[in-house]
Amino acid sequence: MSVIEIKVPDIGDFDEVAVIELLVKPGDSVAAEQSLITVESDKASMEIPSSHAGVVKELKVKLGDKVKEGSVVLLLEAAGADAAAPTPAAAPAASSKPAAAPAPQAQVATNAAAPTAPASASLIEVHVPDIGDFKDVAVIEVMVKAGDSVKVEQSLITVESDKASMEIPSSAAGVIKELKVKLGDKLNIGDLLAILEGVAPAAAVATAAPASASPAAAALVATTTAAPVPAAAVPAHDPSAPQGRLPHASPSVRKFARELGVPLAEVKGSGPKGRITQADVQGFTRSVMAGAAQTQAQSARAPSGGDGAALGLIPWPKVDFTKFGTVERKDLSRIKKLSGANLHRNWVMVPHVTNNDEADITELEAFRVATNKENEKSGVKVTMLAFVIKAVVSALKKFPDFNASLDGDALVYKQYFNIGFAADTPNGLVVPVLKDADKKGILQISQEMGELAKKARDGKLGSADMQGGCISISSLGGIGGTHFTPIINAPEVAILGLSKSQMKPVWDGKQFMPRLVLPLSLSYDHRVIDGAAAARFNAYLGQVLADFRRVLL
Ligand code: CAO
Repeated sequence: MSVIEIKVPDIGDFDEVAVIELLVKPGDSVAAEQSLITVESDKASMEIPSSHAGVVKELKVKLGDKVKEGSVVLLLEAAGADAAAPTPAAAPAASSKPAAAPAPQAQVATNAAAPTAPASASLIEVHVPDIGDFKDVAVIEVMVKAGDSVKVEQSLITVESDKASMEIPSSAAGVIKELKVKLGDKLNIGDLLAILEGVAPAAAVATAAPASASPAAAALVATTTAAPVPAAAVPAHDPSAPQGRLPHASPSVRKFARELGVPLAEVKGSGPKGRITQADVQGFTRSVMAGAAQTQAQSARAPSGGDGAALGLIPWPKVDFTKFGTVERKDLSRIKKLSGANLHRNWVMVPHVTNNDEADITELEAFRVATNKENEKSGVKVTMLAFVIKAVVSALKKFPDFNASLDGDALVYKQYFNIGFAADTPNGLVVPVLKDADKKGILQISQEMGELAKKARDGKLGSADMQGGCISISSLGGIGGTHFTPIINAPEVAILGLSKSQMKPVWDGKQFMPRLVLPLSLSYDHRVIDGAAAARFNAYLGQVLADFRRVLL
């Protein structure tokens, strides 16, 4: 086992480049050609590979250090034949020689030979310049389109190998007549990028970078001197670049993000100058998986069900409605977008079952009407909903599972009784929460409900007004319907739907009697509540509403 120095190979014309990423640490086993560090100049970022396989003994550079050709990156304990030739003992200088370096691991955009040849008097062809020893580099960003005016040296596309990324500049000024590449294309030196219409450069020469300027084993190619028309490459990931450009990250980190499907533009970089590290990508992935964050694509999908891909469904139908008649397009209100996303999540994630029942409210309705008469002057109107809220509190006390929330594998039982009620507003559905309903009488509940409903319609509900609910009630009784399936307002585990009460003939054992019947639709989370418990809860509600004295029991 011998210790060898791994040095920075020939990095072309670059004097000093900054170390921006350490990819290994002492004790790590590395393979020959495995990237050790990432360095960055103002022209490109590149990874410096190991010339040997072995175990990292000591790192000789740290973040921010400036290195150049010959700088020692680390000491490596190399094993076996692999180490024989270049060990300091056997060939002292060999380890620092570019010739000993493996095939190029990084590259820089060449200034040089952006081969530019006039295609006609006014048409100019822009080709891929010398990009070093790399072959088939992928186009990962197209920054211009046909019709755009471009200046000399303006970046046209970004290409990426597995080790480096770079922007390819235009070798001439003009208007893009035709783009010859698209995302995903694989490019090589000399490939035609675009045809420009406009001012031909002073001396457009289709010259490839001289091979001599690009040593066979050199890690970088930079052939500025050979370029009659300098077409300088710019950093692929300039942190000061305007928004919408590629994020600041090394090629390996971007490759890693692509493999995970992470949208790098949404990841916050913790590295120098906001550079995105592998740990940042992992952190982003963890928070999305834990549900603590959403990608922009997920948020955009949420309200409408999106393209269905997240559920493995076929795409949402795209219809050109104008083919069938005149249409008007209106954006969803803010409330609709928010409530839609919540309803969708709850519908998809909570296994709902709805239990339908009826309550005989004949006597209660008579009492309600009498109460309203007595309190005419108070300005407080009592509706059936206030009685139902009180009855629900009583049912929650009797069936505590309905006043619980799922928290992982546990149930959190609430000792308070806050009842949410769905309120229809011009902008959409909101659910204000009436707090401590167990401590309030029917008149106070009616008054507070009226105030909350007004606040809701005026768009003045604060977030505190809508938090802390135990169970919700959705009353469509003032409108109509017989029964419906209300959607649970998670993390609550049940919701009670009220439909329009109607006079019905009810058999009393001897005869049919006209009774006022209120339909009750109880949706429950079947993970927490069994069907029998739901039937008992609903039946109990019916009994309480039929004889309100039961609330006192
Ligand atoms: N059966 C028959 N009539 C009923 C009734 C019922 N179950 N519930 C209420 N009514 C009557 C009331 O007595 C009142 O009659 P009068 O005008 O003759 O006095 C009328 O319907 C209107 O009541 P209201 O709506 O003003 O009062 P409320 O307390 O019943 O409801 C509120 C308040 C805010 C819940 C309600 O206005 C509302 O917004 N409901 C819609 C809720 C909703 O959209 N749910 C769906 C959510 S899921 O998409």
